Amino acid sequence: MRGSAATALLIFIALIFFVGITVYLFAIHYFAPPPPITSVGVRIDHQYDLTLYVTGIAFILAQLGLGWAVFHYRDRGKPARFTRGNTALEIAWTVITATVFLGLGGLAARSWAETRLTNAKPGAIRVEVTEEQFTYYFRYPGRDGKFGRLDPSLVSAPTGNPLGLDPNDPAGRDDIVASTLTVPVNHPVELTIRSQDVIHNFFVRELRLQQDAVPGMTVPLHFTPDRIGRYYIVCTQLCGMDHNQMHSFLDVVSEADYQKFLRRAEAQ
Ligand SMILES: [Cu+2]
Repeated sequence: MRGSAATALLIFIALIFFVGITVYLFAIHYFAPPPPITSVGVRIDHQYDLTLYVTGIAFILAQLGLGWAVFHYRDRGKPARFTRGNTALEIAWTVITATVFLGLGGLAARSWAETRLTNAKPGAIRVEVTEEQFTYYFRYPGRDGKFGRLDPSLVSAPTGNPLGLDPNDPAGRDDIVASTLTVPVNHPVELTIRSQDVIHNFFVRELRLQQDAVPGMTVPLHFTPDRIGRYYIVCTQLCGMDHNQMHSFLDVVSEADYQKFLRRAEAQ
């Protein structure tokens, strides 16, 4: 319809409706994850909220601007005019976007780095996480605090040695291998994450941590859970046909229950 203000207005209203629904879904926390169980997780949530506010405001302004442009520049029955744009405006929004983007990234980097690039607190419980299609193994060093030597040529899940523990290494005799991760509450935990075949992932929503397990690498990751409970550990890399089955559990338990777990595991 030539010069129809009604059509342009309709598109404008549709855009506002779409913006309203989107903002509403975020405002009621429709997509919100379960509450975090670490102090770093709380900070990551704050960072996430900050990013969401900033990008949300940009989103609303951009959509309103789009609606305004659709209405203002509607077909009025005159020939279109060619424009080369506005250099000052282009520079301005490029600089603003870059500043906001780098600023948010810089703020977030500290929380991110704290779980990866800094050392775990002294006395952290060390657990080696090994992933393979389509399962998780969690190895504790046992009473001696030392992990036994691994020999890839000895890897054999059917004979009960899925990690290839060397039976001749005394440090490995008391190592505990479990299929779920059990840790005491309020105690720092340091994981080293590895893979025995393809790229997998270690993701726990409540920890706000997601880390790839890459063959040939051992990736450190540490956290201190502050709430007792059972949480899903899932693999978020498409790692094969049964990828969707690949999960385990993080059990955060009391100190007494943790000791019980260790004793039970040692007895086996
Ligand atoms: Cu996987």
